[in-house]
Amino acid sequence: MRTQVVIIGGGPSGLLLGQLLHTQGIKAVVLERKTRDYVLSRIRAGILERGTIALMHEAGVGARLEKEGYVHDGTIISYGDEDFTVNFKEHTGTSVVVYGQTEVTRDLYDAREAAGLETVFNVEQVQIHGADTDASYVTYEVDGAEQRIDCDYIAGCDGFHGVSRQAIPLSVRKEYEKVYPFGWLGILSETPPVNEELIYAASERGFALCSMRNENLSRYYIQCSLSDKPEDWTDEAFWQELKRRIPKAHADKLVTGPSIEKSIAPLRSFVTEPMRWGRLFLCGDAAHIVPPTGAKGLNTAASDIHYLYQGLKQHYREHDSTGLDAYSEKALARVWKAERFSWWMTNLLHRFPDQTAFDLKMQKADIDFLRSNREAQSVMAQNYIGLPY
Ligand code: RFL
Ligand code: PHB
Repeated sequence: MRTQVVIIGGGPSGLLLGQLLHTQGIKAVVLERKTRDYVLSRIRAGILERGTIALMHEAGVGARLEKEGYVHDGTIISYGDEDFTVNFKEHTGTSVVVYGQTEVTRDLYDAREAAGLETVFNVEQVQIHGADTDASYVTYEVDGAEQRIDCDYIAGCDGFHGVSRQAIPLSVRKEYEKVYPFGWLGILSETPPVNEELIYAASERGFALCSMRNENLSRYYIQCSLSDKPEDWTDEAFWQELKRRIPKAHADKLVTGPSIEKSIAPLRSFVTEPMRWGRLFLCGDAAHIVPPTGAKGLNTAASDIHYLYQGLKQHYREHDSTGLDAYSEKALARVWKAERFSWWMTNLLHRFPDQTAFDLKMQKADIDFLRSNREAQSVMAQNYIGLPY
């Protein structure tokens, strides 16, 4: 079989690229290691930047998002019992939208199926061949039978644990990593959100986040130890701990209920350079990871897809490869800024095991400065709503 672009990974990056290429008549096959239901069962991102939303529209999948997404004009930052709002709209003229990654992925799979585009699920042993030659191809197994697809380009959209990044020789690849000494324990519950806007809460007991999916579906996180297991935390223990970390006025209003999902995510900052090797282009979590503080993961994946899509469109339409040649540099310039913002927000709001009394004072001063300084709030707002592409 031959196609123009093989997309490895049927998560949000791969699916978004697939739909965008389809609008230009560029042929692509998506290879996904799991099933559609498995991909849809992963509860992850909740906040979409305007740029991500614009791409969804460009891909022809923006209708439900427009109707069902919740516009958020700002966010609350709290410290102990005190809180303040950073108003995105006031500082930037724009806002973000609450629309879960599950819904983004569902819309993209539905559109892919409706257009009759090819997705191969349950692929194993995916291997990239000849990415640095003019004859690249991908092999994989399904039901024990080996398959081969010859292609012009390969988009490595297979997440942090995928094979694409590993296909770039170590002599070419440089990786930058910071692992944080804690994780986030998250739950989903069919209860009304405690507040209209998100609450990012710093407290002496650690960080907490109050988020949501809709008016009767809440998403809450608390900073936890890396050795914790979700089963160590009963729902009751989770709610008690959350209440201790958010201002009393909010804790008193919190509606609790049984969790319908509970999981722990370790926090990591990671970037690999370059994001292109020959005919292979890395996108999204395959190339970089941010800690979820700041909601940049999915949105940064989307900006990679924007640059790659523009490059492929220019290549196939105008026989001009300058966009593809600039991909790695352009994508990385934006990636590093998202890394900086996520790292800054993580440092601002979490408790670190080795923090000294001085470190705590610095953290408090940083929060006080943000609280009292309009320019500091403007900087945060610009980063949160998403830097320009
Ligand atoms: P994904 O979603 O990991 O998808 C990769 C896909 O590739 C498949 N795969 C393979 N397929 C074929 N062959 C192989 N060898 C393969 N290996 C893997 C996988 O099965 C999977 O389907 O990466 P992608 O598409 O780049 O998307 C990235 C986002 O998922 C990620 O950045 C966000 O979820 C991060 N994130 C958030 N991002 C935001 O923008 N806003 C948020 O509010 C936000 N909150 C979060 C988050 C991530 C979290 N966790 C759990 C890490 C909250 C959390 C808790
Ligand atoms: C979420 O709703 O899952 C969410 C929101 C904001 C973040 C991280 C996760 O910063």
